[in-house]
Amino acid sequence: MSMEIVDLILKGDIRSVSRLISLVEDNYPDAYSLLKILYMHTGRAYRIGMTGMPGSGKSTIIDMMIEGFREKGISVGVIAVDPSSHITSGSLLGDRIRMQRHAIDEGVFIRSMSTRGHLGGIARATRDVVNILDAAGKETIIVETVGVGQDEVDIASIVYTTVVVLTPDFGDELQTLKAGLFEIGDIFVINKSDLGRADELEHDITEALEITGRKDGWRPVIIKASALKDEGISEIMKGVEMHRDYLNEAERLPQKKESISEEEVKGIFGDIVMKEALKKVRSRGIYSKYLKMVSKREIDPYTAAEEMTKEAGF
Ligand SMILES: Nc1nc2c(ncn2[C@@H]2O[C@H](COP(=O)(O)OP(=O)(O)O)[C@@H](O)[C@H]2O)c(=O)[nH]1
Ligand SMILES: [Mg+2]
Repeated sequence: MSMEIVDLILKGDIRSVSRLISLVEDNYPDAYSLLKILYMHTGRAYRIGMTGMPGSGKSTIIDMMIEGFREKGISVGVIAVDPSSHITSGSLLGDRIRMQRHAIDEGVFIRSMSTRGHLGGIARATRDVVNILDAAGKETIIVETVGVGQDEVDIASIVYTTVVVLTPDFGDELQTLKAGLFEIGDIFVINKSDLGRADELEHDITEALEITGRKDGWRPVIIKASALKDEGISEIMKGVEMHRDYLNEAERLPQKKESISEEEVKGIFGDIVMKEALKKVRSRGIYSKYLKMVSKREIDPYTAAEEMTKEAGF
């Protein structure tokens, strides 16, 4: 592993980008010395998140959006994050076949990312890959994540504009959707409108948004679309542009960038502190002592953790 790869990535060399992403995925320790240098060349790309249930049509929408960006001469990097981490899973395979048509375009980079046991979790791996694509000069970066479920990435702390994709067939389940989705969505896409009942869902989303409310003053846009029929895609692109313009007013984008940086630092700092703290309590036998006590129900885990912290002198 040499610094040569850094130069190649900065020149936009796709093979080097791919190689480093693989190293990041595999937790290759030296990858971090490269990420440190690359980071100084990031912050230029516009970052969009696309989140929603599996099968809601995120990849299909992204595929159409890529076309829209390319028509404007804007380069695009796409990362599809799959928490299930089966690289051969149906959805990812589908993505590959579908987006294959962009494969020969130098201005497009598409990568499905498995996240098997990445240190610092999926969020960190996703941030690292976004930064690699940013350093490689991709002007727009789209991150596809699953928005409902246990292992979801907090996408809003990674991107500037968050698009939430819903479908009418999940309309009845809207109540059970995490309220969080309504807080993070800047744009709501009702995809598969061709299946009907889109108006009902639009009504439900409007209502949910009114209840949730927005502190930042942005009024989320709701767009009815059918990615399959190429309907509503230009409206989604326009919605992203409007949100971008909104962020560009009154120093909102720098604020957003600052909070993204804070999450980055907090995550890495937290990992280091945790590792150091564990090392300390383990080396002094404090850790095993409390573990035994907890498993015998001599003490509860809350008190144990507090006592351990005190005993180790934090
Ligand atoms: N009827 C209909 N099907 C769609 C539409 N958009 C996507 N699909 C289909 O829904 C399935 C899942 O789409 P995909 O983009 O892989 O969803 P993802 O898991 O959210 O990325 C595929 O079979 C698509 O062809 C749409 O607007 N209408
Ligand atoms: Mg997909």
